[in-house]
Amino acid sequence: MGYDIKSVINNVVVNNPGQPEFHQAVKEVLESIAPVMDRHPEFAKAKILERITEPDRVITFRVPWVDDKGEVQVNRGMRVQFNNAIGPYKGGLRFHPTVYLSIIKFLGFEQIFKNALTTLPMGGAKGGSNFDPKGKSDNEVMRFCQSFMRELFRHIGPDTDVPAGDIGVGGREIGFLQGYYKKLANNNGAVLTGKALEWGGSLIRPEATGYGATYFAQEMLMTRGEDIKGKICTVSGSGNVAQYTVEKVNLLGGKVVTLSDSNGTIYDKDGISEEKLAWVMELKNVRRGRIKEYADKFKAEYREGKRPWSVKCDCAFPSATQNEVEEKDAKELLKNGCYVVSEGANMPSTPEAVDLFLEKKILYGPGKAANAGGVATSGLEMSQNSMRLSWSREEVDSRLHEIMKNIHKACIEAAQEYGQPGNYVMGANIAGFTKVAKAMLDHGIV
Ligand code: NDP
Ligand code: 2IT
Repeated sequence: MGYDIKSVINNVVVNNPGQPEFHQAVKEVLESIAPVMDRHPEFAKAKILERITEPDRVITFRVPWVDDKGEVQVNRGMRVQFNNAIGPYKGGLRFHPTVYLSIIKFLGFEQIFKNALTTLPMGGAKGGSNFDPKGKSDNEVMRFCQSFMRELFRHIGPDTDVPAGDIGVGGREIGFLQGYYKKLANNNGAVLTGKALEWGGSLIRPEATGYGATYFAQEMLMTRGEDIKGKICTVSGSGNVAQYTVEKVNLLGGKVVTLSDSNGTIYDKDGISEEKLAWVMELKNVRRGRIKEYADKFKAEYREGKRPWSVKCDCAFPSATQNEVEEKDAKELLKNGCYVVSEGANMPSTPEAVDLFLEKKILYGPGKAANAGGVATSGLEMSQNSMRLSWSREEVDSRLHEIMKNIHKACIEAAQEYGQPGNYVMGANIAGFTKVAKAMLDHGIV
């Protein structure tokens, strides 16, 4: 009985061959909203699920550029504009050699519901390229970004689609992209977020995803009368999200003992202090070196080729990439007493790992809720741009904090309403989906 979710999922799988990450994201969302479909026959009648799983449009394009040796290189660029029911398309750009359509579609699909949770009017999109910024000179990165924008510019705009950063796209890349956009479009509109302060950026945007994931963990802990203070935390990755997670955990009195990159993990049982973090930021953001150097510099342990999940902790913050917490990692975390997982990354836990976290009833905050602080603060950057104003650090941080509390509350309430108290996966999916589905109904068949 009830709505036949399985056949919708099956059609998505059959109609999108070779896109396992996209299938994974669709299954996770659709399976948890089954009770919403049963309660809202009007969603089924309007074929909301069939429509929401098909992107509004997928744009792919050639990105040719010339490297420092004078050789021509060719990458593929893409932008998936998934759904704009509640606002202009919004979502990051990822530059990483593993990028292909399935990755951008899963990220774009997740972004729809994440953006709906932020309480701000933003639709879902994602883009990127299989370009690898590692080992490239600043000039090569600039030429790539210019070629990428040469095509992308015709598809974006402050009220149409507003990209931002993600893996491999930080302040440097956003600068090159904005510089070329304004030249091509003859328009200095706020078409990207994550801008530098001097030309329209927002205070706290760099910090926002990591700070937000930590606030979300704090909110989850508070449901049990606890907080981050004194907690041992493991963090994966060592990029934007990981760095500011460490900063906020430290500020709230916790202790972070790991960081990682695609080569390995460092384990510093004394904790990654503010001074050590400043060194990591210089290593990763300026020198663009490997995390192994940390172990040499601070006499910490280095685990080549390993992830942080075998290190004993109370709270884990996966902040690197998708499917970085597999079933065996989840088992290890649980065995060592971890009872809080707050996802800074997008879809970092495999379905088997998620099932284990739910079964053991730990405090598990899925990415679309826990890492929504980044895009929420992008939304705040857009508001400031529209007003031609800049808010103070305190103002933006307190709005971010309030938004994370509201997202937490929305998850708790939706999970409760549908008879799954404490299940943040159901809570996040149901709250995000319901908002978008209602907007789609209002707009008719488009
Ligand atoms: P960065 O590029 O700044 O950092 C990425 C980090 O993750 C690096 O340490 C990188 O190591 C590591 N990493 C990337 N890919 C892999 C891989 N395949 N295996 C192991 N390690 C890997 O990106 P961000 O910090 O911005 O993004 C991290 C995660 O957070 C992503 O999942 C992103 O989608 C998500 N996110 C980001 C937001 C933002 O505002 N930036 C907002 C919400 C979510 P290495 O240097 O070796 O590649
Ligand atoms: O995954 C994400 O939410 C981001 N990479 C941030 C997107 C944005 O538009 O700020």
